[in-house]
Amino acid sequence: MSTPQTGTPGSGARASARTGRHALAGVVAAALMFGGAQFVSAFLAPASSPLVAAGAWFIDITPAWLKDLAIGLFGTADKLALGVSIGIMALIGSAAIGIVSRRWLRAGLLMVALIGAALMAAVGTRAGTNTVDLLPTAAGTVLGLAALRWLTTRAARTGATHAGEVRTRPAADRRSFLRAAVLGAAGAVVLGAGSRVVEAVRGGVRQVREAIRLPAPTRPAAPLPSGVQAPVAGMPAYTTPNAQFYRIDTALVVPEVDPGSWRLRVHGMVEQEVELSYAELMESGLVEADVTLTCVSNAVGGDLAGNARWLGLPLRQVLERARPLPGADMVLSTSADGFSASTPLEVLRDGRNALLAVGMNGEPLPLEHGFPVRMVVPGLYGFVSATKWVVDLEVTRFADKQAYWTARGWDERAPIKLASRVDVPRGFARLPAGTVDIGGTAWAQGIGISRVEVQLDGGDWREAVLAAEATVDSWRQWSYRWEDAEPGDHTARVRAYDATGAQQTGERADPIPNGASGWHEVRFTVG
Ligand SMILES: Nc1nc2c(c(=O)[nH]1)N[C@H]1C(S)=C(S)[C@@H](COP(=O)(O)O)O[C@H]1N2
Ligand SMILES: [Mo]
Repeated sequence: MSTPQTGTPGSGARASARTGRHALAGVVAAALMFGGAQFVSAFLAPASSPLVAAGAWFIDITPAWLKDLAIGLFGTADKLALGVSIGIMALIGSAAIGIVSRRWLRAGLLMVALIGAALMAAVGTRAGTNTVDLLPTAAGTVLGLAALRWLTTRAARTGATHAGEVRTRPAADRRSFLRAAVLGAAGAVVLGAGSRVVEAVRGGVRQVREAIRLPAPTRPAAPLPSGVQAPVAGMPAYTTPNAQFYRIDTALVVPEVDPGSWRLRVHGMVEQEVELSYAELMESGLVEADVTLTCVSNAVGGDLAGNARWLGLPLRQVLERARPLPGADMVLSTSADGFSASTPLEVLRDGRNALLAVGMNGEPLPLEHGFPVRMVVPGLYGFVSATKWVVDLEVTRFADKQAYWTARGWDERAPIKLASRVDVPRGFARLPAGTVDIGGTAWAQGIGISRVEVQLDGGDWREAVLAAEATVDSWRQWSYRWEDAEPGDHTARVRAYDATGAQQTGERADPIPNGASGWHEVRFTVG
């Protein structure tokens, strides 16, 4: 009999304890593998991290419905949710490899090596990486292999009882394994924390950004008229502070693009290829514009919209230098991390404030919002226009090229839909009896808002008071004072009209494939 445990009382518990030790060996080996890789990657660019590459790969294969579900469920915490899911999968996977290695150590080692190779492929095929960026994954894999072998051998000793073998020190063997496992786990923590320290000391692009002084605009935006802010307590700020500006992108870690080596290449169906450096861009005469960005994934009443004062070079001027050829109808903009957006060529030339932006509310673009350079195009959802960390503009045709989200089921063109929402009161608020001040925001970028109406408890639509308009490209606040609100439960609904007189549709549509529609309503209680 080669498995003496069978049938012995208590052997089930012993066997599962041993399985647990092997699972732990797998988990600790994986922690060392990723901790080691993370540590080496801290000396290089974030894109060299296998964790980043794996997450990016996962995001890239995410179908449109799942992306929308994730944003719907987690909002801007969708990346955290992804990180937690990947963490759980890694935990289960590495425990399984540890268990497999108990009987078939070679198979376990082979699996780790294959995962290492797959991760290297994931890193190597990402936009903007080079051979050096494979180093962290290679080093981590070697560490992971050594750790798996070392820990598995020790775990095996705690249960190695073949026929005739005499186990002399089972307790000592268990202690020795546990010591090894704790040592390995501690090593992984030290490597992980060490990588943070290295990153902080290196400073990187964040420090470069701090030192940048933006040029004064050659065409400043008009000062905001007084009265853009509706006189209702609790309304969002008319100009969204950078730190509160919504962030949506496919980047698991913020790309670090050095302005010193940044180049924008304009090519494709053009008479003249153009290359632009950051210094040239900063000196080319920048204009300022107030523009409200909106995400296509924004639900009715949602907050994936923000208004900022942008500083940048009109894209029209960049295109004039390149001279697009007849037949071209699209500009495919691509970011340093491989995202792309398809923007109609005519939109970039029709005179609206479509910018190659370097500044946001008086500061260089925050890293999260596309530093050093991004696109801002009034009137189009972000996914077809607002490429952050932009490095490449290809003049092409819709018939020839597809952008990132178009390839995943979203539309190739997506003008922002006329929208309005109630900001105050918040849904399910309890308010004191008396006067109820209702306030909200409406937008119709490129056209402007001409009228907003409020419906209380399903009654008549009543005209709201519009706050001042800054520009047609930025949102407009509104308010409505309800003098005679009875105690009880109430509903407030809103709809807007654009400057052409078109009424916002009440027809409900999901964000996929070209933006949500429908009238927003909130419920609240008075008294
Ligand atoms: N490089 C890059 N740019 C991007 C995206 C992205 O995933 N990657 N997402 C776009 C989308 S969907 C939106 S809504 C806007 C959001 O810009 P913000 O994060 O500055 O608000 O960025 C756009 N630009
Ligand atoms: Mo978006």
